[in-house]
Amino acid sequence: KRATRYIRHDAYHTYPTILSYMNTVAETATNADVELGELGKSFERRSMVYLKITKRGGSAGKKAIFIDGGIHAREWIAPAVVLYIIDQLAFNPYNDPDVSLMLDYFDWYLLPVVNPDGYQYSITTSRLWRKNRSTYSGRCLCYGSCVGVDLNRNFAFNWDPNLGGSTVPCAETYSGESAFSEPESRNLGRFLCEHGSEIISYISFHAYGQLWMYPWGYTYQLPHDYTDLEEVATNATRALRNVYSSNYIVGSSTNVLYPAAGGTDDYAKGQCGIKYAYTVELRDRGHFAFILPQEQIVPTADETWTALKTLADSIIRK
Ligand code: ING
Ligand code: ZN
Repeated sequence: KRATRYIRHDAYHTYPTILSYMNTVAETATNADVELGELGKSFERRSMVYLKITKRGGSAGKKAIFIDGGIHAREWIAPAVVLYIIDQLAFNPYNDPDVSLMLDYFDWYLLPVVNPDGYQYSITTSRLWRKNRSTYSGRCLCYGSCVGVDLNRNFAFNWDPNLGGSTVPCAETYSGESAFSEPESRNLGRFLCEHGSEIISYISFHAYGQLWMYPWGYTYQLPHDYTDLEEVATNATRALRNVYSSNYIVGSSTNVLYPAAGGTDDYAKGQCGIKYAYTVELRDRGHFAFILPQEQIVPTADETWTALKTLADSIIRK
């Protein structure tokens, strides 16, 4: 069985390279059926591309797990981890028997970069850029940072710029003119609710802080089924810790980080009915912060993939 890799996992990649990798995976996957799809276009008209990976020849129509990364431009480890997961499912390069189980249990949607415009901008121009790159007439552009909306404040479930976001366009956490004012959040939001009854778990990768968080972000109250979310996340982070001793904290985002309305996981759960919705802050705990060295990509991806396998297994057992 081939273990050839089309991209290195010990380096960060540009968006064009990620797109060509995804095309290649769709054409050459050896371990699963892979379908390339487009959620829509970003503000600067880049294609928002995802892969659907299903068991080879096996009929689809199972429950699905949806995974994304790169909603915040500078959090480069997130797209890198999603690409590593794609590789495991599509090629199973280590002949890991768990991989076939994962494809027996679930169909998988993988969207490596929710915010391709911001991601490219953080590569070419401004390494610590967070938002997308939208501009609208009427918005003051007197400072460079007045471009863009924080996409993780722009989703239409209890949207409130005064709750962890901002009404000020130049702010890092600008919530946008209105809920779903941005094409990137609209495209992802539409897909999640269209597939809401199929998707059992939504996982959004961010950096940094090593936190495995569940809703809500818009209130201190907990979801009625939070013990289920807590149990699955606790199992996942325990398995993660057993790989390289990385410690993760589990809890609702408001309680372990800060309140913020308009996030993707609140929307996935509250609006689309996706039960196991999580926001995961990957490595590290602040030493390298957003500038995580390339040497840490594979170890981070490795431990995170172990966590996801345990998460999938825990959901099946409930
Ligand atoms: N953190 C997330 C943010 O959007 C978050 C965490 C999400 C907090 C949702 C509360 C609610 O601020 C990073 N690193 O972006
Ligand atoms: Zn983030």
